[in-house]
Amino acid sequence: MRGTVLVTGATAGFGWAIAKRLVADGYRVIATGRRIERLKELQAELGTNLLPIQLDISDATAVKALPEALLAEWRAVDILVNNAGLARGLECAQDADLENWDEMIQTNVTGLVHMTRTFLPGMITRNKGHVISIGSTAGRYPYQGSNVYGGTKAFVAQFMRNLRCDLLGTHIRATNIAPGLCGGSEFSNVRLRDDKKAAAVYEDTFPLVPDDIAETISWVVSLPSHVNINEIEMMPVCQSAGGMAVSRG
Ligand code: NDP
Ligand code: 8X3
Repeated sequence: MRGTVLVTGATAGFGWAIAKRLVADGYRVIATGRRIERLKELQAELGTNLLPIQLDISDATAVKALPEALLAEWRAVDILVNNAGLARGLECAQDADLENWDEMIQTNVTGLVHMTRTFLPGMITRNKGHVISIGSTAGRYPYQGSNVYGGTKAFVAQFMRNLRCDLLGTHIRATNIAPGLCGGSEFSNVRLRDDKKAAAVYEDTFPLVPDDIAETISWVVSLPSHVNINEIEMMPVCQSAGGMAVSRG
C-alpha cells in the first residue's frame, strides 16, 4: 500500500477517475462527495481499498469533524486531492445570480481552504504529505461569463503558491493542476443546468477527458519526494487563449 489519499468530489468526473487511478496505482482512497450512492458504486467496483464517505465540503462543521470520524487506520491522510468544485452560470457580472456566486465561493474557495486547514496539521505532525488542488485555466485566462468562477480558480492558484511558502522547511508538497476544456464530466451540466446546452460545449472538439487529469496526478505523486510540481496548466490541443477583444463604435 503506497499511502492514503482523500479525494473530494469523487462522485463524478475528475474525482471519480482520480480515485480509480490511484487505487489502481496501489493507494487506499477515501472517496468523498454528497451523493453517497455513487461512492458506494465506486466501492463495489474497486473493493476495500476505497472508502466511501458522504461529505459536503461547504459544511464547515462536517469538514472539521471528518478526521475524528474516520477509523484510526484511515486517519493519516498522505495526499489530499481538493477536486470538488463547480461553476454556476455564464451570465455577465451585471446579470449574474448572487446565489450562484455564493455557491461557487462557498465550494471552490471556502470548502477547499477548510479541507486543507483540516488535514494539514496531521501532515505536519508526520512531516509527510501532499496537497493537490484542481484549479483551472479560467484562473489565468479571462473570458466572458467567467467572472466569479475564474476568480475562485485564481484564488486556488495563489493559495497553492502561498502554501508552498508556509510549508517551506517541511516535507509536504503542494500542487495546483489547472486544466482547460475537459469533457466526460458533469461540469457543464451543472454550470448550464441544461443537458443539451452542456453537450453542445464539446461538439466538434477533442477535449481533455477525466483520465487525462488522473494520469497527470498519478505522475505528480509518483515523483521522488524531493520534487515539488508547483503548477501544471493543461489544455486539449484544440484549445488556445483567445486574445484581446475590442469594442468599436
Ligand atoms: P463534475 O461536476 O463532474 O464533478 C464535480 C464534483 O464535485 C462532483 O463529484 C460533486 O459531487 C463535487 N462537489 C460539488 N460541490 C460539492 C460540495 N459542496 N461538497 C462536496 N463535493 C462537491 O465536474 P469535474 O469533474 O469536471 O470538475 C472537478 C473539478 O475540476 C472542479 O473543481 C472544476 O471546477 C474543475 N475543472 C473542471 C474542468 C472541466 O472542463 N470539466 C476544467 C478545469 C477545472 P456531489 O455533487 O456528489 O457532491
Ligand atoms: C473549466 C474550464 O474553460 O470552462 O474550469 O472555465 S472553463
